[in-house]
This record gives sequence, structure tokens and C-alpha cells, in this order.
Amino acid sequence: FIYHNEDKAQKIWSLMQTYQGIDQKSIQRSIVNHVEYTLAMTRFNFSDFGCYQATAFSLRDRLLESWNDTNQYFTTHNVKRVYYLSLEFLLGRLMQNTLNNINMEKNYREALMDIGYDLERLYDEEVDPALGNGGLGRLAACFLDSLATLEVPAWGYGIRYDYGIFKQVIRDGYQCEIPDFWLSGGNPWEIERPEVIYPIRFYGYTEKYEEDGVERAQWKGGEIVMAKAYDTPVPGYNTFNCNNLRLWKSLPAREFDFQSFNKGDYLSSVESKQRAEYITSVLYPNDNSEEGKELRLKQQYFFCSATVRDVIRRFKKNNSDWKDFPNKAALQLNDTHPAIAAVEFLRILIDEEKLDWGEAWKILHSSFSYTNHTVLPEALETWSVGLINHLLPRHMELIYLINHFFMDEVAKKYPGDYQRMQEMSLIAEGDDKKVRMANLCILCSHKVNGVAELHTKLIQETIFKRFHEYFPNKIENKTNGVTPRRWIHCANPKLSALITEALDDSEWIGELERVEYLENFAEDEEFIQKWIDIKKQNKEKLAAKIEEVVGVKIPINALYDVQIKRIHEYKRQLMNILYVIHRYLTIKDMSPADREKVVPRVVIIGGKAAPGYHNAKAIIKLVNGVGDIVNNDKDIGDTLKVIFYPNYCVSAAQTLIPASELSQHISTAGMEASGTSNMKFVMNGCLIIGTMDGANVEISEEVGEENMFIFGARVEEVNDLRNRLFSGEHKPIDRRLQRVFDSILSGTFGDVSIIYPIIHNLMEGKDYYLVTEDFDSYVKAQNKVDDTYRDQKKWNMMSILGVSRSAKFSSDRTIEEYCESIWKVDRVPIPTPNDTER
Ligand code: GPK
Repeated sequence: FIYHNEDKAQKIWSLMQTYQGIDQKSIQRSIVNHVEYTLAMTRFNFSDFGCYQATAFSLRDRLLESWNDTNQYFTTHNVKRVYYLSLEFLLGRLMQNTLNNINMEKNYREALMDIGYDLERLYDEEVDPALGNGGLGRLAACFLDSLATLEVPAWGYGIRYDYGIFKQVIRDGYQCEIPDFWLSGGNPWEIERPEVIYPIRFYGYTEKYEEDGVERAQWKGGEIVMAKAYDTPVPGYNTFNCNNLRLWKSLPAREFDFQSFNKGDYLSSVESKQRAEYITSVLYPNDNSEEGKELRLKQQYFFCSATVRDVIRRFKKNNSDWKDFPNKAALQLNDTHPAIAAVEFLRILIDEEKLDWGEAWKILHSSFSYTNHTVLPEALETWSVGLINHLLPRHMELIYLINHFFMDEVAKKYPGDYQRMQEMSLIAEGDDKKVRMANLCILCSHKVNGVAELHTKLIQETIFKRFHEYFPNKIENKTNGVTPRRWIHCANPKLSALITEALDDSEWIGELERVEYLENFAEDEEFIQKWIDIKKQNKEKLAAKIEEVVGVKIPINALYDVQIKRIHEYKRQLMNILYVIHRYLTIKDMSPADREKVVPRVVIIGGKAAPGYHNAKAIIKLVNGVGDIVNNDKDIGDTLKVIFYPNYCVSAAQTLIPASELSQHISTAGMEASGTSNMKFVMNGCLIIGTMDGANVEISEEVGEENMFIFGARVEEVNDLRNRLFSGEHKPIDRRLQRVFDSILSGTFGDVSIIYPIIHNLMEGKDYYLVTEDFDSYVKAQNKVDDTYRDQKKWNMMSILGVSRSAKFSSDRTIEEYCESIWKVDRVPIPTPNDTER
């Protein structure tokens, strides 16, 4: 809206209190105003939850100031922007992170204290927004923090699911899933944008017509659903820049279905409208596997179409030449989930903007790029041609066209090599033809990346081998990272303060390279003592939490050994619990005097299983069964405790990681693309027991193999070992492991029936994940853990060295690399309002 009348513009300007004040009175007034005017509660008596909400609204006000200034600035300077498209953003709670990023935690704590509220308690009032499954979604959230911190103009785009990842509760040792309607208490962080709304088409048909001698196509008919935008401001650390996360919600189109209305079927016409809202209702709870449901494809197209339209609208506001598009926008596909965005973009350029194929393809190809997160075949998305054709008929035509041109090229380069053509085709032939979404993404992108060095090498040499030969400069590595703001500074404030004290300033929070200097303290007795004290306090906090949620009292003077991640056979939580049983049986055999010499351990395992993943659920049941027996065994006492930590989520991680001393990253080599929690643990002074897989390899390069507990088959050995096992040539089962199997199968740890098939397979050599193969070397590594822990000085030195050498794993480093070699975008710091304006 433009004020044509200067006078009115002046008046409005003078009405605005330009920026919120940062003094105590202003903070308090803003909070209390929100209590009364936004929440309509009485300002004389409001609950912790009310106070949390009002505080969040007062923070949102501040974020909106910088959000508006940032976007205004980006628009007037017509800068290049990054668009991160992801079906998942696992944000975690926002209040503490916001306060720290805008450097207001102290001011707010004191202002709240002064009116009788404890900020730390308010943090616990916040729901944990969990619009993601695991690593992939959390990576997107860390990237948002780093993008804003590095002052890169960037927006995240995704879906505003009504239901995030389910809540896990354990009943009789079994996982139960409870729907997570996270919006029931309202969401003070978001801004609804009723004016940012796009119609999205499904089904229908394509119509061909001729225009100026050119054959054109148009997609028509079908049904229309509306996409409405909800924005969440994303403040950077120590900058006035504020980026945006735009999430789409589906709504019915406004027009009424007069057909059924006339038939007098009013209620059923409302019902059919309601189906529109269903699209964004729930996040699919699968991690590293696809389900192939039509509704999921609808979600993908729905959010991609709205996003592409929004991006194009923003581009057109300032630009008139399509050739400039790649200089103004970089679209990153987080896995293949948003792959259809590329086809939608092409469709708009060709059918609506009337560009010719060559031009459109070039623009698409120079602005899109794609990240692969897994080599697991069950996670590589394919969609049946029939389904795409039904839901998105024009897109299916375009996919065939893309494939047609590409296959022509391949045929020219490799005449007669039909095998190669078949492998590289976008279409997997067969009774039920499928579109291979990864192939589509590779073709449409100028860059493709893996998420750790080993993983990138594997995709180059295995699943994308043909593409790597064909486009030798396309596939490159971008090792993952995590944000030190959330994962050190917020999660472990005591450690953060100690680092700041040692380095004599806090700049390391924005430049993690600076922690290198901590190396000088690795043998400093006084420093080590402080280091130990902090870990102890974090362990006490965790122990209290575990007593509260699980009802088990755990000792403080034990080694806290933690494995927290989605439950998956390749991650081998099973190997962990089999070892725990071995440890239990060993301690049971000991004399009381020998038991005294055992290093006491608390083993904590946490993670959700996809609701349909039976083997993963069986493993959860076994862990709970072992806990029940071990934790109540008088012979064992405090030498071993086994905890299944229920409902593992971002906020649980923020308590668990700072309290951990040993963490397990024990996937079969070659199967974990990167892992990101391994990085968080190292940053919190935790040692790693792990295989040479994913980012563990690079962690060992940085911190030194001598400062980790590395074991197990290497990636080059896995195929041979597996073949040998499956051909029946396996060695006899390790006798310790056999004893563990016997004790499980005799019912020591509860119901045998659901775990039986898994154990039975292992005994038969049907051991795809090499649990039996790696067991011996795992036990040896565990023994080394115990020996090292006995030497507390050594242990803590390793811990300090780990932190001081963790800088590579900051997502700031990762994002800098993406900016440099994939997105070609610059930092754009926006001017900071000076204090007189405040
Ligand atoms: C990979 F393919 C997938 C998936 O569907 N979900 C998911 O979380 C993870 N991932 C990998 O398993 C991790 O190794 C990796 O660190 C993470 O993505 C981020 O790249």
C-alpha cells in the first residue's frame, strides 16, 4: 500500500514507536500488555503458561521489527536469495534460542524476575515444535540458524503440519504412538498471512492448443485447494538480520460446489471441502524409508507449487528478465521429497510464461540443487507413473519429455549401451512403472551433494555412479554441521560460560574456530576440575529428569553411556543392548569383591520407531525388558542401570547430550550418511564409541582416532562379510553372544515372541547389519572405554581435546561452503538501528 498523501504518511510514521525499548520497564510493559490485550488475561494474575505466551509475543514484536527491516532491505537491494525446500523442519523450542540470538536473555531474565517469574520455568512451558522425523529435519533447522547468523538472505519453505511427529509413550515395554496436536495451546511465534494464498490444482487433464504457430499445453479441471502462508521469523546470532521460515497450510477453495448444493446435499458438500484441510494435517513418521502413499505425494506437490509460485512472485516484483532468475534465487531440495518443485517450475515457465524449452531448462538447471541423505534403497523415493499421471497429468508429460531429451543425449554419447540408458532413465520399467525421483533431481540440478565425505564417495561410486561418470563435476561433498548456538550455548550454559571464561570472550559462539584455543587447557588441573564439575551438574539434572519420567533412580558416579536416535536396524541399537546383556551376565558371575571393581554404567537408549517398523519396535521392547530386570537386580545394584528414555525429541536431546560421557554411533559401515548428533556430543565433551561411518570418519580426523573408541568392519569389508554370512560360510557365533541369545530366548527379559525372529536370524547368519560380525571388536572397544574411564585425568583430557577440535562441525562452516560453491550468494548485513532509535 502506497501513501500518495505525504501528510498521511507523516502522521502514520509519527504514530509508530519505532523500536521496542530494551530497558527493564519496556520489556515488562510489553509482556504485561500482551497478557491483557493479546491473551485477554488479567494482568494481576497470570499463570506460567500465560507468562510464557506473553513473553513469546513480546519477543515476536522485536523479531518483526528486524524481519520487516531485513526484507525491506533485501527487496530494495534486489539481492540473491536462498530458498531451502524441506518437508521437515525439526525446530525444537524457540524461546531460549531467540533470546540468546538477539542477546536479550539477561535483560528478560531480570525483567521477569522483577515481576516474579522465573525464565527457566517459562522455557519448560513451551511445546517442542516437532515438524520432522530426525536428522534430516534437524539439519534443516540448524541450517536456518546458520543462514541467519551468517546474514545470508534465505527463506525456509515447508509444511505447517497440524500433527508433528507422534509422542512416544511406553506401555508394558511397548511403544505406543500418541498424536501430537502441537497447536492446541496456540503458537505465538508464527504470523498468519491471510493475504499470501495460492490456489493449487490436483487431477484434471491437459489441453493442447496452438498459439502463434507454437504448440502449447494447459493444465485444466480437477480440484483446487488453497495454500495459506504462516511465517516464523528466524533471527541470527549477534546480527540484526532476521530471515523467515514460511510454512503452508491447506484450506478449501472458496467457491462452493453448487452441484451438490442444488441436490440439497449441503453436509456432504462441506465434507468434500474438509478433505482439503487433510493435506497438511500430519507429518509422515518414516525416517530413512518411504511409504508411497498418495496423500504424501499430494503434500509434496502442494507445498512445492505454493513455494515456487511465491518465489516467482517475489522475483517478478523486482525483475523483468527471466534470464536473471538464477542470479536472484537458489533453490535447494532437501532430499528428493520436494523434487516435484523442479517440474512445477518448468511447467510454469513453459505453459504460463511461454518460454521455450531450452531457455526454461537452462534457468531451472542453474537455480536448483539437491542434497542426498541416504544410500539405503528403501529410502530412495519412486512414485508410480500411474499415480503421478492421475494426480498431476501435466507433470507426468513433462517428466517424460525431460527423460526423452536426456535419453537421446545418453544414446548419442554411448551408442548401443542400453544397460546404461536403463540405469540412468527417470523411469524404472516394469509392470508398475515408477519415476525415480533421485534421477530427476540429479538431472534438474547444477549441483548434487552428499552429507559427509564417505557418503559422498559412496554415492559417486554406487547409487549415482552412472551420473557421476556423465556429469563429473556435479556431485560434491558438503559435510553436515550443527549450530553451536543451540547445541552448546543454549543446551549447556555452564560449559558455554566456562569456554567464554577461558577464551576471555564469547565470540566463539559465532566463530567456532576459536575454541581451538581450549587445547591449552587440556592438562590444566584447575580447568579440568571445573570441566568435571559441569559434567557432574549436567548429570544430576538428567538423573532428576529420569527419575521423574521413568521412575528409576540412577547413580551420579557412573559412566553415562547414551545412544539416542531413530530406532533402525542399521543404527544397531540391537548390538548395544546385546552388549549390555553380556555386561549384565558378566557382572552377575562376579564375586561381590570383583563387582566393586567394575566401572559403574548407566546405559541410556532413546528413540522413536516408525509405527509400522516391527523390528524396530521389537528392539524397544527388548531394551525395556532388560531395564526391568537389571534395574531391579540386587546383585547388580548401581554397577549397571539400563534406561529406555521415552519420547526422544529436540528438547530431550538438550538435556541428554550435555550429561553424556560416552555416546554410541555404531551403524554398519557405509549405512549412516553422516549423523549429526555425533557432532553435538563431541561439542559437549562427550567421547564417542563408533564405527568408521558417516561423519565419524571426519570426526576422527579432527579429534584424532586415539581420542575416540573406533571399532568394527570398515566400509570396504562390508560386502564380502555380508556375502560370506549369507552364503552360510559364517564363523560359529561368539560364545559370549550365544550366551546372550540363550538368556533372551529363555525369557529372562520378558516376552520372547516378538524378538525371537530377529535373534533366530542372527544365529542363522542372516545378519545383514553385521551385528554378530562386529560384536567381538565392539566388546574390545567397550573394555577400552572402561579402562580409560578409570583414568579420569586422561578421560577429561580427551574430552577437552574433542571440544577444542570440533570447529569443523559447526553448521556455519557447512553453510559457508554451500554459499560458496553451490548457491553463489553473498552475505548481506542489514544496517542496525542505532541506540537513539531504540
Ligand atoms: C536420511 F534419508 C534420510 C531420511 O529419510 N531421514 C534422515 O534423517 C539422515 N536422514 C541420515 O540418516 C543421517 O545420517 C544424516 O546425518 C541426516 O539425514 C542429515 O543429513
